[in-house]
Amino acid sequence: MNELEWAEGGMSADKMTASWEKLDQLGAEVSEKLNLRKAFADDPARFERYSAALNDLFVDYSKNLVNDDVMAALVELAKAANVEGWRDRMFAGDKINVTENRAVLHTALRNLDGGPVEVDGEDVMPAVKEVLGRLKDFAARVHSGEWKGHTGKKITDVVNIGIGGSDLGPVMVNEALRPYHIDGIRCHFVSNVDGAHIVDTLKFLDAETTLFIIASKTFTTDETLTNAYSARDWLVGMLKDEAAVAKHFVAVSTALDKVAAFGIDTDNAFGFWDWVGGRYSLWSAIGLPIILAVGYEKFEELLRGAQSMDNHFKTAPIATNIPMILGLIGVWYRNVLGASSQAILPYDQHLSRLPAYLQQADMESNGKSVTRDGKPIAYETGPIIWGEPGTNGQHAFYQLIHQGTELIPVDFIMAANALHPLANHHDKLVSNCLAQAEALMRGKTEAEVREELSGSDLSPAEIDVLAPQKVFDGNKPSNMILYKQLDPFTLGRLVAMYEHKIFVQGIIWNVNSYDQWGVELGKQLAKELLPMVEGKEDASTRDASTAGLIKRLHGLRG
Ligand code: G6Q
Repeated sequence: MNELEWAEGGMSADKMTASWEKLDQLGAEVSEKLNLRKAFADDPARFERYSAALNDLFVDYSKNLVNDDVMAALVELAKAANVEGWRDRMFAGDKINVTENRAVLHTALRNLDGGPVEVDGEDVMPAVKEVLGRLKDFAARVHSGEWKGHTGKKITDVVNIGIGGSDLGPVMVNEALRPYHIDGIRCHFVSNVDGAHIVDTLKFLDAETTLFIIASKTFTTDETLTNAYSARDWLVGMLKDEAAVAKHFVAVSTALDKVAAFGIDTDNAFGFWDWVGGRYSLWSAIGLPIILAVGYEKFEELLRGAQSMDNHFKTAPIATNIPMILGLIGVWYRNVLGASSQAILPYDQHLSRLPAYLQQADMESNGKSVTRDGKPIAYETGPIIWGEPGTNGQHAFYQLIHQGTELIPVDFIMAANALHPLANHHDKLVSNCLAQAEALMRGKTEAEVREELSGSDLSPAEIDVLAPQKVFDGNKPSNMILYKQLDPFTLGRLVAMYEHKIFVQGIIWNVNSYDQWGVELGKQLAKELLPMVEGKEDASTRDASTAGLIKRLHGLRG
């Protein structure tokens, strides 16, 4: 392959163009003619046909604006983009992160029962397993109390200091697996450079029983290092001994030399590798706070769940492959039907941080406007990802999804079984989730509204005014993701499902989903502005707005 062919990865430009043309034509037909209420009435097999499963994990995609022609054309698009070829290259350790010249191998981190995975001719699996073994031993020592704080006390609180990919995954999983938390140890997360975050977190902690994890792939991230130094000052101030740092600080990083320079013994540091992207790193040593919260065995179940989704993604044909289907349907809405966002609505309180987690995973991966080989893109790429757990969202923003002017595809997520004893709550929760999906799909016609209002005390004139307000257009799409219960294995499957969905879309959009150059400019400017904010440098060289704001800030500080 020449360089361009390599960048395009065997993508067939002609077939891609033909697929897009076909999809555009179908888009026009569907927008005009497809009515979901009617589609269900006409086709009793619609639900069976438009669903996919991986054991108990079930995805109903029948409430989407699709038909057989659309699904077939989307499969053709995936073939034209050679999604399967790229997938195989990712799993094989090819350097598909072209702008950073790195392999993309978060899948190797959960390849517990698979064979070797080579990067630059070297099998990475022994190192992966060695670190897992060290994490397991370390967590066991903390849990048993064998690992003691400087004054000889057992650790009761863990504070993970990290940001972005070194924070959001562990935060999300820590919340998701709350029913599995081990008694006697609590995890806290500090990410923001806003001092309020660390001050508020440390306020109620006892330095003698607190362990800090400094989690940073690069160990250069300003927010994390600023928080880490403040945490160290707090600890040394409380315990009045520099030597206390050794028993209260551990690190997770790919840069062990920098860990040592900070003053953490590298015996207490856990490594990972440049082929693990920050937002794909919860499966690595970045998962240490998860292991401390729920124990190593549960973490391994999480990995095994992800591995089972990896195997499904690797082997299932496109038409029955869950991440492929979700990715393709997302492309259909984004590029053909014009949706600019995607809502993630878990009917599962423990998944309250999943939307925020997926916001990073998806938007940092596919929020790009040049192709892998640096050409400008003339089509839409990653959508805005947002959401909140149900039923809270119903009393907040669902109004706009039902009756606003935006097309917003929704992923509903729910467990058949709760992990708490309040069965009546869970039945109500599930009914609400099903009801929202049904309401979005079927809507309510003006005739139905008028029929309802006809029995009321309202005058015909009042009914004329009110009726249009109460109409729901319906035909609003959603996926329903249903599973037995939110255990570590299922959580692993869910997260890996979304990772691979993002991969599929990135390949079709021909972007590098594994870099994030768009975060750099702000960092660079913040460094330049700091001395001006501190009053050490003159700000008048900046644009009038920035200079004016700094002047006003100084004025307000007196
Ligand atoms: C994720 C990004 C980013 C990263 C943070 C923290 O994919 O790269 O969110 O995780 O900037 O970086 P460090 O782990 O290097 O501190």
